[in-house]
Amino acid sequence: MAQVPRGRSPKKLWKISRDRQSRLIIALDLHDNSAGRQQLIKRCINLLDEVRELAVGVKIGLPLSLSIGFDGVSEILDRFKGEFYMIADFKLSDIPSIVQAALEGFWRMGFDAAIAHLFQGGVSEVRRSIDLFGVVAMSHPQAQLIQQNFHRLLEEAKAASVDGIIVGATRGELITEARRILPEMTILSPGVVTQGASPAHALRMGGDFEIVGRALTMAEKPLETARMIVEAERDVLCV
Ligand code: NUP
Repeated sequence: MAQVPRGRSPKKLWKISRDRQSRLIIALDLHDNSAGRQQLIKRCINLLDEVRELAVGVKIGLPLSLSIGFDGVSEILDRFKGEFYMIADFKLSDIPSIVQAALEGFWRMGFDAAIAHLFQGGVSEVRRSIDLFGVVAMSHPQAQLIQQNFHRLLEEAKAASVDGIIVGATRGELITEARRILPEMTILSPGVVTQGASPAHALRMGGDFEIVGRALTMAEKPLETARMIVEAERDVLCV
């Protein structure tokens, strides 16, 4: 894998990435708790145990949190926060004091980072207890309003000095444009496999990390799928 300059931030994310030679972040969107909450927590733990050598980060959002509760999420964080870069994806879009309070709560739980929207403004006023990623281009085709304001959202990301941005892997040309405008920015790209982007495509277009949910959470053999994705990433980054 190509050498990444040491100073890049977020430091913990890049350090784990260098150690594991991977750019894979798993979206832990398990939510079928018909077998019970404890059983679902166990499935999460087994999945993370399985991909621990390959994934760099874990992204947790509403589907899992509503199914196992914040206590359940804390249990997973306590167990894995030393191994993965933990991201809270609740796409915060509120007044600055509430975003700040949410970040403090996530920090207390053990998260390393959170994802926020930028269109509501005021993000630069938020005192940050953890890293913050701003959404500038979503992966689904209906995200027209966001896409029409792509350049303004990039400006907002820069003005707010976020630690990274989200640009959908299905929006390759926007990843390239974001990289051109913000050369040092860490770019996370969701939408890989299930939403149509092929593994490593986002990296080829200039992105840094790929977020993968259902292709791993619903895989019969998640380890094999994770290996296939990480190998595709390594192929791209070696050249
Ligand atoms: O633009 C976005 N697209 C997207 O899919 C921003 C996101 N944060 N996500 C998240 O990435 C989404 O909430 C889900 O957790 C994950 C993609 O999951 P999958 O399509 O790989 O299952």
